Amino acid sequence: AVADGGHEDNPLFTARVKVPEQPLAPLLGNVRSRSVTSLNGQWNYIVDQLGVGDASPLLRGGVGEDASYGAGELLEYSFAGGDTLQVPGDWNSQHAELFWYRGIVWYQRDFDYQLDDGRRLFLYFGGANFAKDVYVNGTLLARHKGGFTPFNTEITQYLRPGSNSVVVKVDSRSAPTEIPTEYNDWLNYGGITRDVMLVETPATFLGNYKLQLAKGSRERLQGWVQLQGARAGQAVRLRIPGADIDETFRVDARGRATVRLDASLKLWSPQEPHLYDVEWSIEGSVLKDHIGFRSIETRGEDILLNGEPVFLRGVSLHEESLLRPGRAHSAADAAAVIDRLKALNANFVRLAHYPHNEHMVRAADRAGILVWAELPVYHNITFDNPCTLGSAQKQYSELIARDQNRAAVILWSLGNETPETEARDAFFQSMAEHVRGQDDTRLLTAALLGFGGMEAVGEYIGTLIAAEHSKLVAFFTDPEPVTMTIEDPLGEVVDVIGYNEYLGWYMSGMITDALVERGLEVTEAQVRERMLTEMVKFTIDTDFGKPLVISEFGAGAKQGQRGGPLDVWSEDYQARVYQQQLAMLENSEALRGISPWILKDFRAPYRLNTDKQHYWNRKGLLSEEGREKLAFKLLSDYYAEHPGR
Ligand code: GCB
Repeated sequence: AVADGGHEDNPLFTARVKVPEQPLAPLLGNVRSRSVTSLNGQWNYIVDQLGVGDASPLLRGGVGEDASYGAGELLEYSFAGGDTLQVPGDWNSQHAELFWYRGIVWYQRDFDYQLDDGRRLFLYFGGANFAKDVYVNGTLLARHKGGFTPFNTEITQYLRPGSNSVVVKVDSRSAPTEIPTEYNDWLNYGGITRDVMLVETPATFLGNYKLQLAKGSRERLQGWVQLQGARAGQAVRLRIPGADIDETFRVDARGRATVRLDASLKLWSPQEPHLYDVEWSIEGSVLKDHIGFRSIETRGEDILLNGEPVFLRGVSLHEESLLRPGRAHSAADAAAVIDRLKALNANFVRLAHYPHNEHMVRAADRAGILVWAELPVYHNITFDNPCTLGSAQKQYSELIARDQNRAAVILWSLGNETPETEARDAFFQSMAEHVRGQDDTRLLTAALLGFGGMEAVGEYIGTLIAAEHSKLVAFFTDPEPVTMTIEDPLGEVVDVIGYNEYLGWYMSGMITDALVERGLEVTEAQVRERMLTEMVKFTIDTDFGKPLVISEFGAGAKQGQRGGPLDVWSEDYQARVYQQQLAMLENSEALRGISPWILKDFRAPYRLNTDKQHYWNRKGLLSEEGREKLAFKLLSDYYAEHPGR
């Protein structure tokens, strides 16, 4: 109950908490290549601020039943007659009255479906934030938590001839024991934010599969295929015409076959993102995909793509549409991002801080953009709670089940800026085992706690960076080159060290305070000037002999605002920070990539300066409307001039 939050905590209501009729079905891989019927469109909705919809006696069996009562019968809810919401889409950006709303919204729509005997039907959600209860024709069939990963439930037995009703209770609130918690530097958009579809299959069908180059090899394919409803010994055929592969495998009693094949392949790379047509078939059905094959590994401080060192020229990104306000969810949204990444001369994107939609990852695969994918283990979560770990593991499994065949995805990030404790270390150890156990063909990373994220991590950071901090104070009283060494023990666990660093933004205020406390008469403007001019004397190093990716640096700027070299919030100041940061990072020998913070301004209730921010985080290279700030061109030119950088 602790993890649930909401009305489940109210003893008056607990008696009415329902249990789904069935467990969730295993995730259908490559869903869009199947026989699908979209349920996107206008859905009816009811805002349930008090969470009474499945609990109050006035509502009879509860809103999930979507009942209709006749003359003389009282029912205090109705979907008909109300307003509608577009699915997919967050509710915040659709109706002004829902902009700040956090809580429960019930969604409903009707659908007709004619299912022939012997066929099966699944209801698939690409993602909805955060907790969901799914009802079909009044029966609770699925419960799912986590706002950014897909799930599906079988509805074959619950389908009615003619009109059917699907109701989804979406609760956008998270909890201290959840992934993520409520305290994030981004707006927690609520709603059914990604595609919804009906997926029809035969009685026996291809559930999911993995096919990638075996770890450490560029000539051997390895993976598995999982049938649903199969008998032991059933044959599955794999065809990759472009690589002359045509093989048949036999599944075991669990419907699973291991795949191992020698192959001579044209490898996927950013220069040539070659995708093979891959076709799986069993008697009566075929499933097609486009899969790229590439190897990714580290050697010392190098990241090797297909055996060759690669430098990640990237940028970070929230799932904020470049085309309109609100969450991105479509192929057009993804295409707009790819267009901007190409304009930046980038080969890499950090999809922060949670799994983005599948369109984005597929578009990266086609465009040759390397991807850092991440789970919202953000700042300080309840590391010592086994349910929290369970939730993180489940979300990672769902992400891997969706994206395991995407060549573009090279990095699985375990989290962002987590304060160092024993409980955290144990949590990450388990996560690393979990993720590697399901996919050993990619690299693990995490954005380690740097000088940024100060307010967010609150009191923890004070003690954590005390050592580094005093080095910096010394630097300002007696400027000598400073090496900042990343010592976080999480560096042992991951393959690539991510590090967020805000020397050009947050650090000056902190250093000023520390200097003033020591009795020095300095102003923040003096420290800031010094910080920017002397930044090139800093070097970032790690204790681990592994590749280093600066997963964030940046500065806030309001698009259109110009100013002098110290005017924070001006485009000029932001551009100056980029210039100095890029020059400074040249010093760091282990540096193998950067993904500055961030491509576009994003909604953040954290940001309370109503004049400059107005609940936007302004560190974007593009404004909220997608207009370029000065730093965009600066970064684009830098990447063009430093292709190996
Ligand atoms: C960080 C966080 C990111 C914030 C950013 C900022 O270190 O990882 O989520 O949005 O700093 O702008 O402060």
